[in-house]
Amino acid sequence: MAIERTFSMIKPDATRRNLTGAITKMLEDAGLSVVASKRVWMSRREAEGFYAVHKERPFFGELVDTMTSGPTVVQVLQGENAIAKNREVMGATNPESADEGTIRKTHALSIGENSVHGSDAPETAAAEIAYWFSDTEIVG
Ligand code: DAT
Ligand code: MG
Repeated sequence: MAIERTFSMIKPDATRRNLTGAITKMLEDAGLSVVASKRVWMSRREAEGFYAVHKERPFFGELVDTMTSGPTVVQVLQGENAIAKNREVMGATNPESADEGTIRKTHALSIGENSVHGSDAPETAAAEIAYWFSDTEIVG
């Protein structure tokens, strides 16, 4: 399996509870390396653009409210099979359904305040990395 990069975000519910380090440690312990990282308080326009794929969903307004409610930490993760591995460590979208030991089972508050985002495929990983980072900010 090739070395991949994926995009990860620590959401406002988690930064607010001072979980940036704890969540990053869970990612690193799974073999993922943080090759870019910055703290961003996104605007509504940025959140709407980032989550444009969900704009017709009933929870879209709530999603944008949540994502703009405080700072996030956006990251690029690198490692073997990074896209799938990150999704595995994150756990299911709804923390009630997430496996024991996952980030969402351990830390998430609800389906909307679920602590982390992670790209779901190579195409979305490339697009989401480019949405938040320039090439020179990524140091592998
Ligand atoms: P994931 O973040 O696991 O990729 P997704 O892409 O289906 O999940 O949804 C994006 C985010 O939207 C999710 O992390 C939280 C929010 N969301 C999804 N379903 C929701 C729902 N039924 N109610 C409220 N927020 C929801
Ligand atoms: Mg998704």
